This record gives sequence, C-alpha cells and structure tokens, in this order.
Amino acid sequence: MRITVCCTDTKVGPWIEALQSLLPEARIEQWRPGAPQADHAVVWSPPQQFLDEQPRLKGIFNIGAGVDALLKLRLPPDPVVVRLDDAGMSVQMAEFVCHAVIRHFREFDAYAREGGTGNWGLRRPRLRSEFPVGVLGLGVLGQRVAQAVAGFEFPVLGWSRGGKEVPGVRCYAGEAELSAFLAATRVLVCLLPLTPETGNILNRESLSRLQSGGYLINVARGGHLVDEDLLALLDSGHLAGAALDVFRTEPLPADHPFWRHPKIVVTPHVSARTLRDESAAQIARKIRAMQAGQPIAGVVDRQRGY
Ligand code: NDP
Ligand code: OXD
Repeated sequence: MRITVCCTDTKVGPWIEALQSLLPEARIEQWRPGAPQADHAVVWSPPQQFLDEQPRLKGIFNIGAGVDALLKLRLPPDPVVVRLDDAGMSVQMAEFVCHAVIRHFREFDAYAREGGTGNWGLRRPRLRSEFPVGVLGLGVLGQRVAQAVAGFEFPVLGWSRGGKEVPGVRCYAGEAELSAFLAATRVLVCLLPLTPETGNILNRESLSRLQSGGYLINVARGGHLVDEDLLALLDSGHLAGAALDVFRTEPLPADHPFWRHPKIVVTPHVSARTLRDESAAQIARKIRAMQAGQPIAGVVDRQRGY
C-alpha cells in the first residue's frame, strides 16, 4: 500500500514518521510533482496539481476537522474524503470556549485593567440566567462545547441542521428556527462548518437578533463572519464584544481593525490544534479499516460540504 502526504503550512516529516510507525507495511512518502499514484493521501490544503496527478486515490484524509479548503478544489470523483473526528480537538475547543464565556461573564478583563492601577474595586455579580449561550453547530465539537458550558450552569441553546437531542441543551433546527435561537441567545458561539449555506451567516441581520449586550465567539472559520457588520454592531453598542480565533485572511493582516479594537480579543487560530499523534493514530486506524472493507466515521458528504 502506498500513502502520499501533501500538506501546505505543515512540516510533513514528523507526519510521515508517525504514520510509518503505525503502518509499517505501507510505503509512505511526501508528495512531489510526478510522484507515482498512491492508494491513500493525507492532506492539508493541497495544491490542485496534487489532486490532478492522483486521480485513483481510495481515501483522502484531511488533517483537520474542516474540509472547506479541500472541497474548494476540483476533486477526483471516487475517493472517500475523511475529516478528523475529534482526535483531541473537542476538549481543547471546550476549554477555549468556556474560557472565553467566563472571561466575558466575570469581567476578568476589567479586573485586570483595574488591578493594574492598584484599584480594589468590586463589580456587581451578574446573573448567569441573563447570559444564555447559543452554539451554532452541534457536531463533534459543538456538542462537547455546549455540554461543557452547561456544566457551568449557563442556560445553553444549540442549533443544527437536522435537529439534535443533547442533554442540558435547548435544541433548535434549520432555517425556520434560526431567528428564535438567536433571539434567545446572548453569547453566540460559531462551530459550523464553512459551506455555501453557512458562509456570511454572522452578519448584521443575524447578529442584530442577539439579545442586547451580545457577545460573539467565532472559532469556526473567518468566512462565517462579515467583518464590517461586526465592527458596526460593536461600535453602535448592540454587541458588547467578540473573541475571534479565525479570520478571512490568515495570518490576520497587520492593518486589520480587529487587532486594535478595544472590544475584540484576537487569537491566531489556536482554539483546537491538530494533535499529530492522536490524529495519525486515527488516520492509521481508518486506513486499516478501509483496506479491510469496514465502515469508518468522519466521512465527508461532498454534497453538503461537511
Ligand atoms: P461536524 O461536521 O461534526 O458538525 C457540524 C455541525 O454543523 C452539525 O451539527 C451540523 O448539523 C451543523 N450544520 C452544518 N450545516 C448547517 C446548516 N446549514 N444549518 C444548520 N446547521 C448546520 O463538525 P465539527 O464539530 O467537527 O467542526 C465544526 C467546524 O469547526 C469545522 O468545520 C471547522 O471549520 C471548525 N474548526 C475550527 C478549529 C479551530 O482551531 N478554530 C479546529 C477544528 C475545527 P447536523 O448535525 O444536522 O448535520
Ligand atoms: C480544523 C482546524 O479544521 O484546525 O481542524 O481549523
């Protein structure tokens, strides 16, 4: 079995080592133009040339949960596209979002500013019942996040396409219930995949529907957010702030207004990192299962885009 590895912005050597130790029988190599046809590919944002030169792959394994960059390319029709299925990301995402929610709710930034001036100033406790947290997307990451936030006794709501039942989470489904979900939300967390249906979903209209003093946490993709609409709603006072981990252009350009906005916290796409060992182990298990003709989890529906 031949496996080719083609990853932009990622060191390929350690991935090849990790996969090779798990699949000693396979021939695993970094892709180069003109390389022989492989059985499976392990990829992150590969160039179009790679896909054009590898038309007979059985599986394309994406080393991330989001496949938006991959599905933008012209893919051969046959290979099964597989995304990472948690692989250590959901606990990181839960930690990141809980931190962002609590930092905002408990006003830790204000305490940090006042502490810096030697001021022993108590702020009035806020009621968590007045900070309902709504999670857009109740998949592998969204469900874990929603339940983690519910563990801190915030009211939690969730929105998905087909409808879900998640203990402790009030669930809404589909276009028809989006307005009601937003109207009942004060802190909005985006954990949707980026697809033609969800692009620009965080816009003036949707964000205006949030309860007054709303707060946005975008940990999905920059393409979900209309940047100017967020800035306008922060400046008008309808929104109290935002924690943004993902951006339309990454790295976020030095002159982007998000960097310096006093109500925005920027992090450089770190809310849930791909963990190499756990991810390689998951991919190796799935390659073995596919070779044995067994079903695997995390297969992408190309039509839906996730
Ligand atoms: P999943 O595919 O497991 O879940 C996606 C969820 O979104 C599902 O609940 C799905 O609904 C819902 N959804 C999709 N389209 C729609 C729609 N049109 N309307 C309503 N709901 C919709 O994805 P993951 O939880 O694994 O990951 C989510 C995203 O997080 C990734 O695609 C990626 O972009 C981002 N991500 C960001 C990281 C970071 O470091 N910032 C790290 C990892 C991922 P249904 O259940 O009904 O299908
Ligand atoms: C992912 C990411 O999609 O890291 O896994 O953004």
